[in-house]
Amino acid sequence: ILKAVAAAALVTTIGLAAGPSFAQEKKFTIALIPGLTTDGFYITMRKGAQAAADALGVELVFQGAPDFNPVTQVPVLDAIIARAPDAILIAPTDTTQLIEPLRKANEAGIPVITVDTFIGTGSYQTGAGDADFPLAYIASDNVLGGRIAARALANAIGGEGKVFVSNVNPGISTTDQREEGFKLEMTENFPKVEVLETQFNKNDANNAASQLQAVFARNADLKGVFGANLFSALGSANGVQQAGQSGTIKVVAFDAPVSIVDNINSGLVDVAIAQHPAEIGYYGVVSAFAHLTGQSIPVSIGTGFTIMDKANIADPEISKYLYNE
Ligand code: T6T
Repeated sequence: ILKAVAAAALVTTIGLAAGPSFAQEKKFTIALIPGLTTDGFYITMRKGAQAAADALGVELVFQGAPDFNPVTQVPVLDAIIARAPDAILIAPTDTTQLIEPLRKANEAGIPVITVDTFIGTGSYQTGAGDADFPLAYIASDNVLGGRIAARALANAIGGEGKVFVSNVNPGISTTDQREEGFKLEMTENFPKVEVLETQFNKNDANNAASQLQAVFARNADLKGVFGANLFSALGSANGVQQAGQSGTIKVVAFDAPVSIVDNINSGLVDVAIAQHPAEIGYYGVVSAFAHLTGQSIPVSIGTGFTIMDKANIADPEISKYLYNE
């Protein structure tokens, strides 16, 4: 009997020593609701989130709408709330229209963290306003991203001439902030650049392509375009090519799908600003897990950018930031 007890104690000791110190009794379920499912940016975010979920022994549920639209996102959110996950990570598709739907989650006791985009002003846990209930916001610094885009485009066009922003829809925190940063940088540092009226493409690359051609038809001296997200950028680049202006009308792209590589190498796109969506997903899951296990978490986490151009795109340390498909 003594032998058996000793053996059992040994097993227990080894088990304790070898087991992960963060092992949980309960397996948490964390839901990630992207802006849309068919976008390399969110596909890459999911990969990062899954890596963290695997490391922490969490179940990750990834569910979203096929387009970037509050009308299709809210029913997905409602369905997720009905499943009562332990936490919700969401990229809200509108700063105001997602406030009430997300409040329902909060009132049901499900902690909410927003990733990529925010609701309200994005200042959470302040005790002010009607949209401060999310615990954290994890994202790129999109105003800075817009400023980086402006510098790149201003440099590409020699510091003067007409440009415009191809954007998605007003009311999306990320793309609104990119446009804001772009215009601030041009006004403050590139006074000879004229920023024409923004064209909104509803996240449809075909719209962005035809809008580019329409702006060019009205402005034969158009020098450049900033595509403020993946579809805006790819569509604008296609529009420049269809107008026979490749290399003449300069394109700065936000986001980095794999297809941007050919566009950079051919000279159609000058610069692509890659976000780090896998970081956003990873830290989203880690933050939710930390909260669920009684840790305090930062109310805001900023993730990085990688600037891609012809000179560096072949470097694996750069191209590893291209998005997954
Ligand atoms: O640019 C990303 C994301 O940051 C934005 O909120 C919406 O568009 C993308 O998903 C790219 O399509």
